[in-house]
Amino acid sequence: MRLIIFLVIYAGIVYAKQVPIVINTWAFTDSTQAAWNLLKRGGDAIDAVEIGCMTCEKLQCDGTVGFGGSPDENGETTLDALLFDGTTMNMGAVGALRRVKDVISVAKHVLINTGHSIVVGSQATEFAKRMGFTEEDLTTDRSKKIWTDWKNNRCQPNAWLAVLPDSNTTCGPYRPVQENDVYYNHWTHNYPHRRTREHFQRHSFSTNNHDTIGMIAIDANGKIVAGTSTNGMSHKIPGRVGDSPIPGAGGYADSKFGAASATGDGDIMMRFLPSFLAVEELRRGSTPSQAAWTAINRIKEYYPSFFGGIIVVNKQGEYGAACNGMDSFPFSVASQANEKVTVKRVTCK
Ligand code: SD4
Repeated sequence: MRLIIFLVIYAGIVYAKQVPIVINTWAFTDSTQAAWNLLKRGGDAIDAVEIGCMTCEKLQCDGTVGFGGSPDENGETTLDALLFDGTTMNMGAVGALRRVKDVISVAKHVLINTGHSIVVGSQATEFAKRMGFTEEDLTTDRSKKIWTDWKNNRCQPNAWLAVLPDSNTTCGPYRPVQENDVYYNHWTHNYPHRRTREHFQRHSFSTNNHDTIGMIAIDANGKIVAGTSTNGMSHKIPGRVGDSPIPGAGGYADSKFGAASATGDGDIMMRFLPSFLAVEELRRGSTPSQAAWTAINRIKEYYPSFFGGIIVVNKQGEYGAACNGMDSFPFSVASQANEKVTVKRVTCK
């Protein structure tokens, strides 16, 4: 009997020590701090993830979250975000949001004020305006320069494959190339990289050029929420939506087990639903670190050099991470166990 009482108390202490907790991708420590300030006062995990991601949007973390980053082929910044509530299994997400800065908060309105899960594009702008957000240009001098430099570089790199440009600029508009096309030989000779995606991938993702905050919070009530906010990838084809707003890809949570959030080459990563897989692995009894590596290794089986990382937390507040395509992957944590925001790093295998 005494032993049981001891174990119950001990389990309580361990639980109390780690939770609440907030963890997010990369060294976006101001975001971690903002979320932690709310969690430690007994705040709700949804609000914590919202304020954490919002902080990055306002600071334009690394110039790659929020407005003024990753211009698409037309020079426009568009935004993706997700909020996933692991207690109600309800979510709100926005894809390719145009002309509204506060994408994580718009996602929160999708979660709270609609029975839908994802709203996209220009109609997401209309939705946001109805919810009280301001429509404005998201372009900055910086995003304009990225776009102009890319234009001056004959629109290279870009995400098109097996197409021919109309002119010698190698910019669009493009048309599909066929083997019997009179230009086929010219194309294979001059633009060999257009037959594969590697060229674009190499130039689009590196540790100096990454775009997503993925955040997980567990509040004092044990509610687990995952969220993301990003401006995606530079030079994307207009209309492209990445992995970040896709449930199971950019983020996933189940308060019975834990949560995960991923960052990196979203076009590849979303095909494997790594966040869902990681939470599923927690359900099957894996540690967070094992679950993270299982999710990364699944992608690696098919795309050995893909660029990406994932953070995973279980409901006790234990966490782990895994990565590929870079030397190491930093992530930021604050918890009951250590209130000071700390940047940790996992080495990629
Ligand atoms: C995307 N996953 O839109 C995002 C970008 C990112 O590190 O996370 N980069 O593909």
